Amino acid sequence: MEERAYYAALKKEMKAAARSLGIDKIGIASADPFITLKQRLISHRELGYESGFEEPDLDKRTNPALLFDKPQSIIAIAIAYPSKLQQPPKSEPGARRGILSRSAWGEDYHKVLRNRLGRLESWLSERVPGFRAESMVDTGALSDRAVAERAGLGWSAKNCSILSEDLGSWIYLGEMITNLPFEPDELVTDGCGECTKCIDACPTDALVGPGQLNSSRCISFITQTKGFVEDGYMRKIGNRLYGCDTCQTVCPVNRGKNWTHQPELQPDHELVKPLLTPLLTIGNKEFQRLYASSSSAWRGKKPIQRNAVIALGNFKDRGAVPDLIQVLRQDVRPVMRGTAAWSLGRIGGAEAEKAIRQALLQEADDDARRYMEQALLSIADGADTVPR
Ligand code: B12
Ligand code: SF4
Ligand code: SF4
Repeated sequence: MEERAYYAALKKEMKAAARSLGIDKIGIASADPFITLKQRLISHRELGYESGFEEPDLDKRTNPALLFDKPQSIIAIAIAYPSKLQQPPKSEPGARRGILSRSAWGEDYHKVLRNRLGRLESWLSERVPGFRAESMVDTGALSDRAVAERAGLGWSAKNCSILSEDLGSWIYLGEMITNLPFEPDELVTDGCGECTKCIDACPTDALVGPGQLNSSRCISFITQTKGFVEDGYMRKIGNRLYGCDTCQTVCPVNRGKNWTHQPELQPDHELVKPLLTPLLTIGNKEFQRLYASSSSAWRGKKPIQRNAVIALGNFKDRGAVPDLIQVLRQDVRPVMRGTAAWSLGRIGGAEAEKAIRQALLQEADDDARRYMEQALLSIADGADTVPR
């Protein structure tokens, strides 16, 4: 068989085998340099919109030939994940709960996608002598979204996600650079049209334009940081412990889409909507036991614990005061003490005020002191104004 016809037939066979390999969608992108993406990434950096989690080398990000010897194509894959909890536990006074974003439900998606890419590599090795590939998910140099867009898995939507008409944006992305000369698939036409629901709903105006994100304003990013958070952002975090899904939940294309067929990605309700107070004092071992398999654990327990403190403040639940006072008095991390003061300031009351005053007498960390002083002011004012 002529080479072109051989690879056309193999591509067809591979797409037909996708489901049996546990893959929801496969598309092919050319391995040419991503020239317009490079310009975009340069201006993104100049505007200060990067998160710092991206691969810093923009040549590597945009030129597959720097990552792989004589690349011929990139196989892009998408795996669909659930968006709904069936009968989740209730968040109630005295037993408030936080929430992990859907991208952290079930087993860490890096592991799941690497498994699927591994299956696909084996499938191709069995059929093509001399097959070579380099697979990556999230932490690789390439832009997973740019590859997926070029491979026709979906369009690059106004909320920045790759959005597929049939799967929505509840999809993880991964890819494999190969030496196989597959014909590239076609781009999908943009389906956002006149809609701006995601931009309008973003709580922090992080979507500064269609498909343009200022990461430092994005709650998903902020929940993954380890330091002090500004007052305005703490209020917007609500009860999010990790990530943010708002610009996807409001999207009409996602309406009614909930993917329950990938066994590893199904959520454990107690983990993804956990009680907040036990998180405040959770030990390293227990955190590892519960969360090591979730993608939310990659920054350790500190951001999640800090976010749990913030969430308790946002619930303004008096029942949480003794637990927050314990953090204020006993936690060795200034960020936790200062944030606990913020939450106590938000809840208010004589007990909270007395505890902050006492803590301030002992506090040596300047930032924590500042948060404590502002919390006292906010209690005195009866209004909640805290550090900016
Ligand atoms: C850094 C990072 C973040 C940062 C920054 C996100 C961002 N939008 O830049 C933070 C921490 C905020 C983040 C948050 C989230 N992330 Co993230 N993140 C990444 C990472 C590692 C790099 C992204 C990046 O380089 N961004 C820079 C921008 C400029 O480039 P890009 O988005 O890659 O490429 C697009 C733009 O360049 C655009 N573009 C190019 N030229 C032009 C020109 C014009 C005019 C316009 C308008 C656009 C445009 O088109 C490209 C393709 O869509 C990728 C994994 C990877 N290796 O790619 C995951 C990834 C993008 N994240 C993912 C997910 C799931 C999320 C969250 C939904 C998680 C959550 N629930 O909290 C949120 C969504 C936030 C959002 N609205 O984007 C998925 C996205 C899956 C999908 N369906 O699109 C990825 C692909 C991980 C994966 N392998 O599945 N993330
Ligand atoms: S993830 Fe949340 S904060 Fe970030 S752009 Fe989307 S809605 Fe805005
Ligand atoms: S909410 Fe509207 S504009 Fe935003 S991604 Fe969905 S369809 Fe596009």
